[in-house]
Amino acid sequence: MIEILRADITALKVDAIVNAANNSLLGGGGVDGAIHRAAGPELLEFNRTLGGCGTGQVKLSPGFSLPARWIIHTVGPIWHGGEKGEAELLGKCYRNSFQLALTHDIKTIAFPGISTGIYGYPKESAAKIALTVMQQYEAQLILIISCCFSMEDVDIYSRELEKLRQ
Ligand code: AR6
Repeated sequence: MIEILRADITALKVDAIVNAANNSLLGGGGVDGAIHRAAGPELLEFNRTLGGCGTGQVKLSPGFSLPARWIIHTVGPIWHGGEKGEAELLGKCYRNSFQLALTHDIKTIAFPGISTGIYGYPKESAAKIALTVMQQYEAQLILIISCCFSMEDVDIYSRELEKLRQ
């Protein structure tokens, strides 16, 4: 089941939340900053051992002080106009997150809109990619949450999901 929810992702009690991180995995602004604050300083300490993360790739950490058991860190592409493989890389973030989830018995997972904040990816096209991959894995998980931070994002994701379901 795919659910579009307006929430602070750090408050969700799911098996895993996904972090829209940067290549260093050492924290930043946006959802990444919120996750580091809520998980506590052990997260930074742990992530120092991970050796960073390539764009489109994923790394796993415990959730530490979060209600979620795991954090899947992924690095979305920076939007450069759409001709630099952004769509392919964004799709990889979602696919690789699901592949990692499946090997760790993760049945409930929440995603933020990867790349749609500081990295500038246009929201409609990002939502379409996110929801298309979510649909491909829907049968293998119990709950996939598309976590939106604003009502505007809820509207965008709901519209795109409706189009895909038709
Ligand atoms: N819960 C859910 N969604 C959130 C939250 C939250 N607490 N906070 C922000 N969002 P962004 P990016 C939404 O900028 O574009 C960091 O500095 C936000 O409204 O967090 O992938 C990293 O270290 C937007 O829809 O991630 C990187 O340097 C979405 O999360 C860079 O930003 C993603 O926005 C990554 O940029």
